[in-house]
Amino acid sequence: MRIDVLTLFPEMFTSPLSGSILGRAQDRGIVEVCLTNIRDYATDDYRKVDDKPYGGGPGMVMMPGPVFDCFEHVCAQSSQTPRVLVLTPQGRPLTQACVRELSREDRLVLLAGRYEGFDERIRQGLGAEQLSIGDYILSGGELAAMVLIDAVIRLLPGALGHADSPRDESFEDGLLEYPQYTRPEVFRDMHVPEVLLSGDHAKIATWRREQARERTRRWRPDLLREEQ
Ligand code: 9D3
Repeated sequence: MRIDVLTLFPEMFTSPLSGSILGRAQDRGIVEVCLTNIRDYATDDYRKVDDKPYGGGPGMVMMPGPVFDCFEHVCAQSSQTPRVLVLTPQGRPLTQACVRELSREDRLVLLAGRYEGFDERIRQGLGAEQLSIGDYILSGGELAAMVLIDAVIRLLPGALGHADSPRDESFEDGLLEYPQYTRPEVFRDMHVPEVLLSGDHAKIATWRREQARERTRRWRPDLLREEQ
């Protein structure tokens, strides 16, 4: 998979992308993440990429010119037609189902914004889908893009070691995780539940299922309601 990111802050991506799982996936050639600075496509001497909104109002708006030029330059670097995604607060909320679907693409182009938003013609002209990562306000689209990249890459075949391959975890089977314990058996007077020391694998599986269901009911009842 090739993922292009169009951003004004490419350096915000470098450290998270060099971490263990994402760095390894790139080293193994499973994914190639290409960062392009939109400001390199500004056309004036001040490298201006934003301007005042027509009709007035607060803040600045990202200009279409540099974004279109940047997009066209990046697209021309590969023959595959990409799926184009804009990270914006008014986008459809990212879910694991959406992440799974994106992980099956060969090529993604992500556009992360700054300022109050993009000139509307950017969304129209790029034929982009809009995605949000949740109902809270970030300072820009970069961290949202990074969240998407992380969630997608770990699903690519071979990205995780064999030991921690993606299993039926929280959100995949719609339940929260059961409680986990490791040594010591007693820590500050808190005991590991007896059943986990019993060696009875059927009993352990039943207990874990019950725990998962109970915690979901208590902490995330919204996950138990169907069709969400
Ligand atoms: C006052 C109007 N604001 C919209 C709610 C303006 C605004 C706030 C924050 C415009 C852009 C941003 C920056 N956020 C993103 O670019 C963003 C985002 C987010 O803030 N929350 C969740 N997902 C995303 S994806 C991109």
